[in-house]
Amino acid sequence: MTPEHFAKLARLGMNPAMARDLIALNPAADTHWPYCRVVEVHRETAVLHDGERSFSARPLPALLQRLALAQRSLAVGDWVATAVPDGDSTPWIAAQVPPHNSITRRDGDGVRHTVVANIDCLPIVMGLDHDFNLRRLERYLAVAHASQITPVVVLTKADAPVHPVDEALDAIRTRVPGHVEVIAVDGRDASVCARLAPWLGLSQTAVLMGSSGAGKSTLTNTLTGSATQDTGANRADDSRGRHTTTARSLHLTSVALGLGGCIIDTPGLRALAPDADAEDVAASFEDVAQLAAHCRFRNCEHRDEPGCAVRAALPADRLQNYHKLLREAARETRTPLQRQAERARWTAISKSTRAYMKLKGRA
Ligand SMILES: Nc1nc2c(ncn2[C@@H]2O[C@H](COP(=O)(O)OP(=O)(O)O)[C@@H](O)[C@H]2O)c(=O)[nH]1
Ligand SMILES: [Mg+2]
Ligand SMILES: [Zn+2]
Repeated sequence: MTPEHFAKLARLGMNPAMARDLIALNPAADTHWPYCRVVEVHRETAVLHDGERSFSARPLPALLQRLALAQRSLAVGDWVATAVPDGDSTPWIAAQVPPHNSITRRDGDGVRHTVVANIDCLPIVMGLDHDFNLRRLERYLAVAHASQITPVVVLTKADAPVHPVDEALDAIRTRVPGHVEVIAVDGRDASVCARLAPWLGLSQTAVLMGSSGAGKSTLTNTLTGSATQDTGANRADDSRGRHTTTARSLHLTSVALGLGGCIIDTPGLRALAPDADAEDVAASFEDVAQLAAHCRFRNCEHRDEPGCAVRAALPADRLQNYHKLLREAARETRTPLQRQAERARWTAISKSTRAYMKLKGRA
């Protein structure tokens, strides 16, 4: 990969570790610039971006088979290699780089779906209006923790707050670990770019999550310096009734505005079951783990045991939410053994894919 090519792909969120994986996947294809990032996923096609332009492409059948076997699918944020089969003029998606991380959700049947892949930062977007909800915030923090993604809390509508900003910040501080940054903004104002710049430089990718109406699309438009995404504001005066953000999509933030990273806008997931193991949920409640050392009983569940240090010190609502999220995580349908087998199978497939592509590249 030439420095010029890397620079072009860095605009799409490429970092050195991912570049190594891409090259391993397809070492001989530098000149064809076949590396792309998935910016939208549709039923049978995906929209890809190669650093210069975006275009629609279909996955090759062999890739679909590999993905099905691994119980995976293409997701927004995936890196892929394209190929132009003999006698064809359009590129196809030939291979997916095994994602470095992903956010998944579980549907009603407990089946996992990848929501987005290769993410550095999760801005949790919450309005300082009726949207303000500390339990939902804790839920998203568990999701970030499970995927090893840096969370940042973005409180929108600070220009017209229903909850005074200071009170909201204080309330959050009683519930959220100190290392999580919290900012209050007017999502429509360009000053939001400077506030979010630490997470949206070149090679960085952030995914906006939060309920519908929280201001995610508004933020996306401000950060990209365009009006690509439909927001509640322009929907209201559109007589044809333009629809809300219905799918996830990846956008390039504005270099002119001091940014350069990628941002993924998402629709509000009505019930995002935190796809986190019980350990992940527990680990995202650091204060519980620390206080538990002082409980009278080693195996204290922090319910009604005497001498429970957690119950004595934690806000009751936070402890209730902790128990609730743990219960949901325990409703995992697959056994640990099944999960382990799935992971092993996926690792084997991605290894053989790499080996195969390497061979092909040398031939
Ligand atoms: N006053 C104010 N309005 C906002 C702000 N952020 C979003 N809005 C408005 O809130 C509504 C919903 O925003 P939208 O971006 O569509 O929310 P989404 O569903 O999360 O994408 C729109 O009418 C926006 O104009 C903000 O920071 N301040
Ligand atoms: Mg939206
Ligand atoms: Zn206890």
